[in-house]
Amino acid sequence: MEEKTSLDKFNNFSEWFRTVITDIDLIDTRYPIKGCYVWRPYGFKLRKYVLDIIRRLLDNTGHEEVLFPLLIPEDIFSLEREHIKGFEGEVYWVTHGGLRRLEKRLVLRPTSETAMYSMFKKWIHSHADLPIKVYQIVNIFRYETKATKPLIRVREITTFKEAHTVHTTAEEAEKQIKEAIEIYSKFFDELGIPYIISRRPDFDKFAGAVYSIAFDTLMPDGRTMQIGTVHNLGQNFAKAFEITYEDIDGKHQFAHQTCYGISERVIAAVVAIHGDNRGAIFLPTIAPIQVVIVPIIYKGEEEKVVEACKKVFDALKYDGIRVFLDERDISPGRKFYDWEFRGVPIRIEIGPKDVANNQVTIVRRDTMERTTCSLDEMKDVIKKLFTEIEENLRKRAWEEFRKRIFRVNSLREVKEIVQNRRGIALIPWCENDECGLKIREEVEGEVLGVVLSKGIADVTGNEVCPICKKQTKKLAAIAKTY
Ligand code: PR8
Repeated sequence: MEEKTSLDKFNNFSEWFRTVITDIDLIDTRYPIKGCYVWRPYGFKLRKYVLDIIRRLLDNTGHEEVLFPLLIPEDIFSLEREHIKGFEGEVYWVTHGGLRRLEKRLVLRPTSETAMYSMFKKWIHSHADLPIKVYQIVNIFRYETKATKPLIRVREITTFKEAHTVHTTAEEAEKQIKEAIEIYSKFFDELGIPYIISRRPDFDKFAGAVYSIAFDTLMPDGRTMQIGTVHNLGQNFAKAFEITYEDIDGKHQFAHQTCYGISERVIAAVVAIHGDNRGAIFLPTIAPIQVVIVPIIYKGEEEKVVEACKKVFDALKYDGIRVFLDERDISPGRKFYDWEFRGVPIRIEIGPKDVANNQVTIVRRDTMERTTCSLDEMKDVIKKLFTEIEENLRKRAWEEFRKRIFRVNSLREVKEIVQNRRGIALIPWCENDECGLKIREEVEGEVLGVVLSKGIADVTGNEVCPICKKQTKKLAAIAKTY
């Protein structure tokens, strides 16, 4: 592997990101269709461990996994007016089966509301059939017209986790929105991804939703990235799809629905946020390889060292640790460099001196600190280090994030922050669409929406919207976005 001396995450993020995700073999960007990428084995493992976390969180809160078809008939896809309006410019159409033109065109799902809800109608009869809480992790297709970017804006989203719920009352649906926010908060907390939660302005909500709540993180170049969304669909789809249930009095009522989703952007975020100029840094929980063992070989002592390495390998593997023994015929320095670049959280070095002393040398990737410990202590030391690395990465990421959030009052300051200071500006806002659009125009940044996160900034209630001068208790988050 070539030396990557020029990696500069903060000053040239785009190059850093492209180099890291391709050269550590997460994905291959050379597939000959724009916006479609290949997951390579190292990346696929990372993806799997990330998905294990969200699966656990959903399964533990009563969600059940399902799998719906990729194809949706045109008439069903068009049932909800706002939804089709929002998505028609973004769908891939299937028009032929072999040589025959299809009578009914089909779309490749850009999301599965319409596919699922046409079936929910058949599943739901009485209040006893509710709630329904299901999710699937699938690929979807969106013909994105903005520039595509691996993992961040793709046309085949390969890792779309979409959850869909159905409830009897609006209150139940509201409760579900809160649960979804809690689940995503836990998910991003486990991954050490900092986020701000906001309610999207109406002009930016999901097509067909009553309102949308989003999680945004901040990338090293100062642009925010939407990493998850939670939508309250009200009865919009229930009316379009005739999803009704018989209540206790025997009356037919329309159901209330929510949906929430994440994608491979989450993986883009963990790579971008925790990495440094040496390359990726993976949290032990999701690292494809958690511990790498590098033998330090001197002539004449090869056998002893290799034997000790194998013993350590077996012991760690036995404990369920994802461990790799690097026996390649290249210098240890080269191996160090390589595994640091690939983000392996812990390296174990074993040389003749270590063998003689019954010890190993351990280097942690996040701080590059070295320690030695006896073979007896090794497993405990590694487990403790896993926790410490995780806590350190999370703390570091949140500190960096908080430093780049600025509470201001004037649009001039907002503009300065989003244009030159790579940050998120918080400014009072009356929550009116018209004022939001004016703010957006004046500062040349996006209005993410009204901040819902607690503890990000205080409001007194005496704030005024910079456009209409009305008093407000709300703050808008504004940033350049992906
Ligand atoms: C829904 N329906 O669809 P959403 N590339 C990568 N990630 C993307 C892309 C893209 N082109 N587009 C969106 N995402 C609802 C909720 C079922 C589930 C990611 O919602 O359109 C973004 O992180 O907001 C987005 O927040 C998430 O998918 C869900 O997409």
